[in-house]
Amino acid sequence: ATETATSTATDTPVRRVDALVVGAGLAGLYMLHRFRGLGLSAVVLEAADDIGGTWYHNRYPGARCDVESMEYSYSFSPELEQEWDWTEKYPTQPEILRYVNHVADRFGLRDGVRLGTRVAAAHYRDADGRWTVTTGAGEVYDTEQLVMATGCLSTSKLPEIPGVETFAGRTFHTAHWPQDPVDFTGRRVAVIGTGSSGIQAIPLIAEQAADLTVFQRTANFSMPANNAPLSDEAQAQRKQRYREHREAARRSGFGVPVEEATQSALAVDPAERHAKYESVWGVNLVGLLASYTDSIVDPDANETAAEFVREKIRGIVDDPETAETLSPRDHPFGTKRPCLDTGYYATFNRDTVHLVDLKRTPLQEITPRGVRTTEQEYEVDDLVFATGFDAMTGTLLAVDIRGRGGQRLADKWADGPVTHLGLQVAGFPNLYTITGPGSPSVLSNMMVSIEQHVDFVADTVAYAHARGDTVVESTEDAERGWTDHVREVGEYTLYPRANSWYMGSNVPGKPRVFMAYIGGVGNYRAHCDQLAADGYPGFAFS
Ligand code: N01
Repeated sequence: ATETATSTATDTPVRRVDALVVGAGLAGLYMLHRFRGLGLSAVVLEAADDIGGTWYHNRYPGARCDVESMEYSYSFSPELEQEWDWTEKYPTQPEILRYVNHVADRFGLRDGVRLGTRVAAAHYRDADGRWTVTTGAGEVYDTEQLVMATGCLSTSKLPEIPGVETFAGRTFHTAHWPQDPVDFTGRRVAVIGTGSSGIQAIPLIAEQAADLTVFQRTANFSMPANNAPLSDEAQAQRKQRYREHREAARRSGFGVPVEEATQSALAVDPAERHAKYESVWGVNLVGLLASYTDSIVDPDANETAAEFVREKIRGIVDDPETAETLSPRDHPFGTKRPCLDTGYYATFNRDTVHLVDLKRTPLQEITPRGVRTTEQEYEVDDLVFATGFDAMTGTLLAVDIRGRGGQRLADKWADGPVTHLGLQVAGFPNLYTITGPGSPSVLSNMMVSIEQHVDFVADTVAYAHARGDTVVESTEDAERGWTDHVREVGEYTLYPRANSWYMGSNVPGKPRVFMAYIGGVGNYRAHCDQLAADGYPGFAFS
């Protein structure tokens, strides 16, 4: 089947497809592949000038995935798994982008992607159960299926302070880094933000800059990446048992196989606990949190892990006052996304690197010459914003999405996202949100979650078509039940105690709701599989 064009009364050509996918990142490309496999005509609309999604935009120095390359990769094709060689334990942004491009070529996906095409609106038509999708340039698509594969962290944000546009020097945001490398040699640089992006970029910027000032609002927990080249032997070994390893990742809590915890952190003596933490320190992102059953639900258990990290910080940073400022004390370990770093804390031992504690001296404004806090003005040549994203919902709500009866998604989600499985929204038939709010998504290895969602969508569409149906819609009941479940599980944990982007609290005015599902990717997958096996209770077909 191919895309067909007709015209409206105003002569705007309408491109009619079976399925429209928004976003040509890892999710959108695989969705295109699956839709084509079902024999559907499908098109991917991508706002950027090339494919890759997150890995196209986030090219800041040090940008690297903090899930291992051999886990952060597609599992749907055993041939692809075997033929692609990764070079490092943790892949750099350029390497992942090469991989995405390889996949697009290998599976012939490129001709299904329209680049430089931003979707502005998507309106459901009650009359015939299809969607009208309009792009920023006024192109019109008519589609049965609409899949938002727009990423969880794709709408960047700047600090809410006056004067950002007045700065006279160079300005960068980690999420919109220039295509060509930026040279900071000999320059006075400010970095605002110490999340994963800032923590990866700061050590490399510090190596070049004459002087670097880091503006920290919230100290973050970071662990050493211990990145290393991947040996041929290690890679060959993994490739031999890839199926088994993928299966373990799918059944795991975070999409990365780790040994299951069996006891409370408070049930073991401090020396044993310390030894356990040492054994997982610097091994991967999730080991410390997954060491004990209650690390993310019991404040005292959590504090043992938090203090272990603080002890590490004190051991690395020479100046005790700087070490203390870098030590998180206002949120439990893991309730804001922990980071992996290469030399982050040691960077603060350089004479040329200074730390400004914004909790003590808040940001006031950006001036033509630099950054002003309540204490002083810092004059710099370059300003780097590592200030994050309007996560999970920002990109979905930036599109004017309207469902049955013209209901706006923005109105429906005014008090926070409500979804069935993080995949569908009642009243918005045939609309799917890949790794949407209410799914494990950002609390997991995204590749595992992306593949599971894409497969679920493709299988559901195939099931509907086999019954002769074209419309699949989650019921209000199913949506309410799932949204309540997501909230209850979240409230059982310590996550809601942090001011994090998981909670929407980094965006002024955003409803304070824990937006991810912490029930574990294995349990979540089993639930979805069961629904499919039972004939999709909670979904209406017509
Ligand atoms: O963004 P962030 P990020 N004034 O929101 C600060 C993924 N990721 O781009 O914490 C002053 O984490 C803000 O302070 P606070 C990963 O999931 C993955 O770093 O809000 N400061 C914070 O320090 C990650 O979690 C990789 O108090 C302001 C920082 O800016 C997610 O992306 C690599 C401010 C923003 O940190 C986002 O990471 C990179 C203000 N007005 C990212 N506003 C991998 O390796 C914000 N800040 C896979």
